[in-house]
Parts: sequence; structure tokens; C-alpha cells
Amino acid sequence: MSVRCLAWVMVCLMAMLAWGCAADKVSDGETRPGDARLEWWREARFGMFIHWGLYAIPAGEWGGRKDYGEWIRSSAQIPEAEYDRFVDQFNPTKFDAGRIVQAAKQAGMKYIVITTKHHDGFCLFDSAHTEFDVMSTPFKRDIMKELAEACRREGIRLGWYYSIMDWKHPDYLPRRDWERDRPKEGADFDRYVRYMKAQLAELLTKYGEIGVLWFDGQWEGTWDHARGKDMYAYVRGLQPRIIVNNRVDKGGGEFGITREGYMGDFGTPEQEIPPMGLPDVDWETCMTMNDHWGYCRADQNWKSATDLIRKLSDIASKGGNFLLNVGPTAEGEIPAASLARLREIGAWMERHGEAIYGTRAGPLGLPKWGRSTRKVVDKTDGPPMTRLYLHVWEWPRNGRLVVEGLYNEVLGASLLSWPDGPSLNVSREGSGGENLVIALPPAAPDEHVSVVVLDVVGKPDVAHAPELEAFADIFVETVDVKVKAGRENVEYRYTLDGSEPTARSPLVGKVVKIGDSATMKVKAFRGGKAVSPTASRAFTKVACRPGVNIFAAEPGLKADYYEGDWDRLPDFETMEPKRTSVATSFARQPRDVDDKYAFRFRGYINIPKDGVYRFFTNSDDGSRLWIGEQLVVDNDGLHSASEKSGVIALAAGTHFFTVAMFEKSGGDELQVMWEGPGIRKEEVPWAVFVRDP
Ligand code: FHN
Repeated sequence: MSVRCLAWVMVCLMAMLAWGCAADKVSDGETRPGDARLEWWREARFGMFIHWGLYAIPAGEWGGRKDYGEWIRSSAQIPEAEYDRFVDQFNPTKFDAGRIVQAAKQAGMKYIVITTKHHDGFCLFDSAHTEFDVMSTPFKRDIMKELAEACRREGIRLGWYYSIMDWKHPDYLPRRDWERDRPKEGADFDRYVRYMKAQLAELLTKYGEIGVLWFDGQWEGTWDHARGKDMYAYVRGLQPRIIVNNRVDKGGGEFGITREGYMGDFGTPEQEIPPMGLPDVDWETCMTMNDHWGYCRADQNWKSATDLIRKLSDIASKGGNFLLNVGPTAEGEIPAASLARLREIGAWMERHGEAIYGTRAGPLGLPKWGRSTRKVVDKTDGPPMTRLYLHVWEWPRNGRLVVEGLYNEVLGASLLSWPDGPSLNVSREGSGGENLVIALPPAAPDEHVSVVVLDVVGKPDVAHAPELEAFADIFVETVDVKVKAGRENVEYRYTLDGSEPTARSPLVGKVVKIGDSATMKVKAFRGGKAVSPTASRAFTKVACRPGVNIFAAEPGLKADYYEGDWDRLPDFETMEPKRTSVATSFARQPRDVDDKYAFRFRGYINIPKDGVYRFFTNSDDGSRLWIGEQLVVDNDGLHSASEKSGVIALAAGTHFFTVAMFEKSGGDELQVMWEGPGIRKEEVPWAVFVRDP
């Protein structure tokens, strides 16, 4: 290469380097646990859920009712042979994968998750392991193959929904309790899991790269944590970069968020949005546009486009993804009412997608006027900047948008839908100037949600009340209290007599050790001025509950077994158990039915040291835990597997111990954990339980 040519190349390289430096780097600014696999998914924020199968043929109508959906086989108790007749009727001649994928893309959706096999066991793909699939229908086309090709063409990520529960496969257990024509003799659940794995191998090797595996139907007793762990590893082995939801396992707790120790890359709240969001957790709300996942002709209870856009705004403001469902008809088309909403959402996303894609949870909580999301802009010519997107749901009539408790220096404000428009005037109000006032034009730029872009210097500096961290509100000798750090350049000052902290109150060091009952109040100060509301928490010094004397004890607990149909725990003191056995585990106890039963475990617990203990139960359905007559954990009611806890001060020694649980239908978890002096949270070891002989 000549010297002249080399010089030109050097000039170009330098120019490229300079240009590269000149471009600010916009990101969500977070380095989160979990690996890069999820980055595209976190960036995407918005996807399409598709529930489609044989159930689209009856379209919700059966036996005079019109309100069924994808559960119609089970809910209407349709015998297998009668339901199988739909196979010969499935011929969605208007199905066009490209049109469906374009509808998602134009709505601003970045990924699609479709039911390859729902609970009825029918497969929308060509499976070598069953005849109960689309190739046995008049349609005879591999719908998943056509969808995968359309997604590749349109640059949309594709995910598979796959139901663990299967009402067709002879090896799946349990049967539906109304089924009389499908005896369970000979059923082999391990053989069913091998069938699942064989199908998943087809789905993960024949259709190219799959972005998400969305398991469902994990709640029945035959599926357990061990199988969930094994299945997660199996799927990741087939496609290492695939993202797997938490319904592969049994750890979906409140809001479908994964409890510690369970598998799954993201939580799956369904038809709900966690009210306060879930910081530092990956989660996705899935939701229907009307009241059904599968097509229901009579269901015209459609959410408005404004409602759906505000749900998207709410979810993104809390750091979640939104998986919005469509249920295609038997002809293979997305219902017109769904398409109309997708178009409206798409028009909004065209102008406002920047406030959703690649953002992180907003720092402003739940202001009256709407929500917020944020991105970090690494400036090349100064400190990092935070770009706040203020999602204004209710446009202020007085033209003043008040953003409370935001201390950052403001660089500028504008309307996202009018990027070339004039900057918006920003002023400050409040005793410490902590409230921003943004002057807005009289009319809202958008009928659904308008977005104001607010650029501020540095990380969000918001006047949230300090968070006080301590093991419990009760203590025996002393309790250590910490303040959760989070804001830069502030001092936390406190009082213990319930008075308001001032700039002269003591500083909170690493920890505040409290030895007598007290109400601790904490406030943040900067330059002698209060820059946060006051946080307050009462701590009470208590005596340890004394143990009881017992004269003889055998290992284990007595397990009383009851049968009945409850929505809450009954009063077992008024009931005779069907039988009583000895338990050495809270897991699978011998029972005569799969649903509508209860257990009460009774005996004693040996407490090793004086101190405050926190007990937990994780159960589906309700459970409660007592020490003596004192109710310590109340986790009662009808719910999926979820965890509750309570605390009690106990003296070293033996204490009466009772746990009760009931199971109405579906899953039947019961786990009992504890945490205490020298004990990190763990399942209570059975060595500490004893019972009367
Ligand atoms: O039973 C299914 C239901 O049919 C639907 O598929 C939803 C979507 O998440 N998941 C289960 C209910 O939790």
C-alpha cells in the first residue's frame, strides 16, 4: 500500500474514531444480574401473545353457554372423542402468517409468543410424536413453520408457548376429575415428560433461533421443582441463548414473580400489573384485550386503545414487559376489534416508542399525572445525563406539570411528539425548590398518553423517603437498623424519640443499634436542608415466649388428613380427621384424592437459641402456622403458590407447633421455612420437630 493510501486510511480511521466518540451513548444505564441473553427482551418491552387452536372452532359456545375460551374442553366437560371431532374441522383457510406478523410489527411489538400446544394437547406444528396435530387436519400445513419464516422476514423475534398440562396425552396425570372415559391405569408421567422433551426438541431444532420458551400449566401436583430444574437445563441445552419463563418451575409467587431458588428468567404476572413495580426483577405482564385468551365470539368486552396504551406505559414505568394477547378465529384471522386496537397502539408507538423501548423503570413512583421511564445518555462533553420520559395521562388544565421531589439540574424539556418544537419552560417551587414546574401548551398533543422529555444532569436525585432495613419490628436484646443507600451527596439523620429529625440530629452511620423500644425517624439532608420526606418505623423490645416441658417425644409430626371443599382453612378443632399419620416431610402426604383436601401437622419444635424467629409458609392454596395458640403466619385463602411470613420471639427449648394447609384445585405446594439467630432462611429441618408418642 502506498504511503499516500496509508495516510488516507489513517485519516479515515481517525475520523471514524472521532465520530464514534462524538456520538452520545444512550442506554438504560443499568448493569443487571442475569446475562446478556435478556438484553434484546429488555429492550423490546412489548410483544404479541397468540392463543390459537381447536378451541377457536366452537369459539366459546357449547351447551347453550357462550362464555368459554381455550379451556372449553375442560370447562364444558367435553369427552375426548367429541372434542377430537374438531380435528377434522380445523381448516383456517384465511391464515396468513405474514399478515399476522405485520400486524404485530405495525403495533410496535418486537416479539411474538404463540401456543404451539395448549392444555388440550393439540399441536399447531408438525410433530412426529403425535397424530393430534395440525397435519391430521384438512389444513395439513405446519403453522409454526410459516410463522417462523414470516418472523425472520420481518425481523420479529419468535417465542413458543408450551403447556406442561396436557388433557390428551394418555401418560399425563392427573386426569380431569369429571373424566370417566380415560382411565389412568398404565399412565406413566415420566414417559409423558419424555414426550414433552421429544416435542421440545422438534420445536427447538426445526424452526431456527427461538427467542423465548413460555411454559404454562405447571401448577398441578405431578410437576415439581426437580422436573422444572431439569426441563430448564434441557431447553437451554437445545438453544443456549433462549429465554425461559418461570412457569417451567414451581416458584411463581405473588404477581407471578420467581421466588428464590426456582428456575426461570422472568416473572409472569397475568392479567395484572404489580402495583408498585418490582425493582431489579425481570417480569412480563401477559393480558387479554377482552376477557378471553382463546377466541370467544360472544366476548365483546374489549379494553379501549387508551386503556391498553396506558397499561403499556404503566408496565414500562415499572420496568416490565407487556405481552398483549390476540385470539385468532377458526378461519385464521385476528378479530377485527383486536386489529383496530393494534393499529391505534401502533400509531402511538410510532410517535412515542422512544419512551418505551430500551427504557428502565422511572424514578418518580406513581405521580397523579401519569408515569415515567428513563434512559441514561453518556455525554461525551460532560457528566452523564438522564433522559426522563414523563408519560402524561391527565393533561393539566392549568398548563403546569408539577414534578415533585426532583433535585437534579435540568438541561431541557420538550414534547416527544414535537421534537423540533420549542423547548418547554421549567421553573422550581417548594421550600427547597424540590418541585419542578413544566409549562405545557393548553392542549394535550396525544389523546391517549402525551410524553414530555426532561433531560437532567446525572442520576435521578429524587426525594424518596429513606428505606429502613432491620430483621423485624420486634427484638429481644438489641436490633440493628440500616438505611438503604441510594442517593448521592446526602446525609441521613435520625431521632429515636419520634420527633422530626433536623440538620443537627445524629448521623446514621453504617448501622444504628437500638436497645429499647423506640420509634426511629430518618430524613435526608444536603447542605443543612431537608431533601426527603421522613421515614418512620417503630421497634418494640419483647420477652421470649417460654418453652413447654414434654416428657416423651418421638421424631416427626402428627399429620391429620381431612377431605372437604373450602375456600379458606376450616377450624380443625371442630372436625374429626379422616385419618392421622406420622409425617417426616411437608411434601407429598398419602391422600385419597387429588383435590379438595387438607392437612394439619401438629407437634413441637425445638428452638436452639433465644431470639426473634421469622417463619415462612409457601403454599397453594392456603396455609397458617402457629406457635402454641399464637398465629405467626397467615397465608390463608385461595391462591397459587405464594409465600407469607411472620415473626415471634422464642426462648430456647420446646414449643407447641402447628401448620395447616388446604388444597382446592391445581397445585398443592407446602413449604415451611425459618430464619433466626445464626440461621439463614432455609426449610425448617425435620430434626427439630418432635411429637407426642
Ligand atoms: O390456563 C392458562 C390460560 O389458558 C392461558 O394460557 C394463560 C395465559 O398466560 N395461562 C394459563 C392461566 O394462568
